[in-house]
Amino acid sequence: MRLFIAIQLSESMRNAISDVQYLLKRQGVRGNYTPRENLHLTLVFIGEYNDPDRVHDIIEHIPIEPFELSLNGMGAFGDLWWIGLEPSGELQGYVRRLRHVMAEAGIPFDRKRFSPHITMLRRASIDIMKVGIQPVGTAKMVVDHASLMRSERGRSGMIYTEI
Ligand code: 2AM
Repeated sequence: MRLFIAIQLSESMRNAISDVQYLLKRQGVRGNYTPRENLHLTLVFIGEYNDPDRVHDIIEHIPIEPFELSLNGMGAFGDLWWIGLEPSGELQGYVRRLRHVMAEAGIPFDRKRFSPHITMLRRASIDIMKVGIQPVGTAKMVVDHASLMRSERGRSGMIYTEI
């Protein structure tokens, strides 16, 4: 199964991101908008791995001192558009600990540098510079746990399920 570890977003964050998506749609930006229920912040991408219990054990054994996350601006990696987050030492520290223990346990994962972002649109029809940066606001949430997610291709897009 295809797995990743993510933070599930609060309703107020989902609302704020849906508002930005609405503004973009109204300005004629087409593409594959992330449905509200799929919005998340990936911490570690594992990919194909068939022992979710081992990953669960690791998540449960790394304590999180609850910390705050705030939305902060938007940007793009090519035609993938994202909402950014206020830099957080606590978030970076947690992901570092998580990855360290996963590596020690020999669980495979994508080692690319962690660059926190929430994907809101894929395959955008135009260059981001043409519409400019939309107001994103500063919706906040307190993070007190991470979720192990399974990703499957559904008939009308990806289905992410917390397992
Ligand atoms: P993305 O939104 O920037 O594509 C499920 O695919 C989640 O894992 C997405 O949030 C995706 O990030 C993230 N992810 C990170 N590394 C990935 C990789 N190598 N392949 C697919 N998804 C990856």
